[in-house]
Amino acid sequence: VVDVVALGESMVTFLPSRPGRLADVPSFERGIGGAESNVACGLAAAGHTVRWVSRVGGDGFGDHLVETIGGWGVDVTSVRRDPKRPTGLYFRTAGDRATDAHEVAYYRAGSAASAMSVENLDMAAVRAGRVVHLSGITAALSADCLDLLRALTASRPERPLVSFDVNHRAGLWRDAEGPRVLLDLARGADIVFVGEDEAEEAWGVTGGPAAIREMLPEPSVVVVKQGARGATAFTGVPPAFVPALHVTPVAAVGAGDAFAAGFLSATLRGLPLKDRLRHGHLHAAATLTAPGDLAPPPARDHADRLAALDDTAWG
Ligand code: KDG
Repeated sequence: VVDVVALGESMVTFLPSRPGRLADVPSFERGIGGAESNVACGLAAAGHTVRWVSRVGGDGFGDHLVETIGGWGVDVTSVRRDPKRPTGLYFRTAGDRATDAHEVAYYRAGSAASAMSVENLDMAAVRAGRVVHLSGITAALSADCLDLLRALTASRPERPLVSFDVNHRAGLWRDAEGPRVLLDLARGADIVFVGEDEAEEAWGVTGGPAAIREMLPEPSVVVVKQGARGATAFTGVPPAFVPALHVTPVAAVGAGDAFAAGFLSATLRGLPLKDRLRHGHLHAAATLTAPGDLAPPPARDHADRLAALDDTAWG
């Protein structure tokens, strides 16, 4: 049994060499992305045993993903290759510093991962985690991928704990069903991560964290990310709010995944709710101040010392 299994599509990403419109950027630097493998890498860096389960193409981009994610210390032995379908790719622009408005161009329709299904993945390897981490991105990839998520979020409590990041990507949904589907999946999960803005955009909730929790009464933990302000976590006990660290972001991409990794790491270690949020913010700050999806979080003992600073440091 590993601590966490993360299941989802990863892509080779192309980060712009300079700011500006996609139409004007002359060259890109290769990186890797994929919300769930980002979480896997962050958890492995924090000292947990983690497996990433997915499908990639038989191409060199697939090799690069498997080798890079494996290089973070994640078990990639259950990743399957599809010689007939390509590995997904995406390009992004640097985005506006103030608003983070940026362009994303996905080349992932018909990718190897979009064909993931209950039949063509090693489901025993998926179910062998204490926690299985999933995201709403997978639900948008194909009908088979949606069935896969439904299978994994069904039959509580005989299954591993399901961690679910809503990750509403409006551009990936081919129909108007996305928000409803994501709400149902989130209700079937045990630990849910959702952005306050995301919940408003997808579900029209405007009443802040408490109203979001009201929409999601079933999960034992709901974490509402409130951007640069902080995050609020709901469990059985009174909710906890912890302000985010003040950083000057280089790129917001991957920060939500890093937050989830830090929060889950502290959860696996049995730390109190406030400390789970602090570890989430520490991981997120490391990623916010790096250009790509991934940045090494502070080492565990270092993160513990930072998380233990008093409220004046965290104010
Ligand atoms: O959370 C970061 C992800 O958005 C990025 O890595 C790409 O997985 C991705 C997606 O589908 O948007």
